[in-house]
Amino acid sequence: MRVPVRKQRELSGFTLVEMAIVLVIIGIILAGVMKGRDIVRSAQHKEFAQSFGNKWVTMTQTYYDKIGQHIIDGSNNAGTGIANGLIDGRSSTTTADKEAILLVLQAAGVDPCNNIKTIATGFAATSAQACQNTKDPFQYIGDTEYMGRVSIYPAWGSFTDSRVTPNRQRNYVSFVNCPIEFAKALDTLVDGEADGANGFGVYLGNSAALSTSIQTGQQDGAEATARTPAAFPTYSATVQIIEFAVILDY
Ligand SMILES: [Ca+2]
Ligand SMILES: [Ca+2]
Repeated sequence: MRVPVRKQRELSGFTLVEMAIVLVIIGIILAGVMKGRDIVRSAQHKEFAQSFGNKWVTMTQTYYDKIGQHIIDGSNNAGTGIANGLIDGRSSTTTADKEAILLVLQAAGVDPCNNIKTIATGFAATSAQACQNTKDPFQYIGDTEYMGRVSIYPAWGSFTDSRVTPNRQRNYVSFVNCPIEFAKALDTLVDGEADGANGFGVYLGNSAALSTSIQTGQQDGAEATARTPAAFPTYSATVQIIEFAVILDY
């Protein structure tokens, strides 16, 4: 007995052409989702560079412009050594550190509370003028693809630059706990090259593992430790966050 044509179609399910069309549509949707994620990530990296990283670089430079000395260089500038043109080394890790840095910046008319738009809270200054709503301009909370949330904070120091002969001593502001992609965005903003090894933006060191307390910036009070800028490392299980420095003087 002959099966009617309509019945044949129902029995055969999807044709090869129909399957191909479905696969193409799924591919287009997936490509769109991936592209969307790339755009969101890229926007997050740029947001860090523009709203936090570069703001701290600019505030550090403005302080020098107004005072004639670097912040964290000598006790008058929230440093722990002498004001000799070399930053003494300090990280914004404790309330006391933040307060000391905040006080001298505010006295110079450079207020991080006004300059940094931040979502991090919990910084309650006592001796210095507290930022409104106890927001913490020293902390940037960033969402990363592989690590989840990270907290990036600024540190200051000086290092002996082995890239030039004779070796020169540089002052820098650095960003500790910084995911490599965030550092690349800031490097691109400050010198146009996301390489880590050249220009004003340089890579100084990495963490051994995400869970360790990693870099704390240059040791308090230390000046011009020899450090060698290098090309950015690639992400691995042990290298995920780095210290990225922006050189303040040439
Ligand atoms: Ca000094
Ligand atoms: Ca660079």
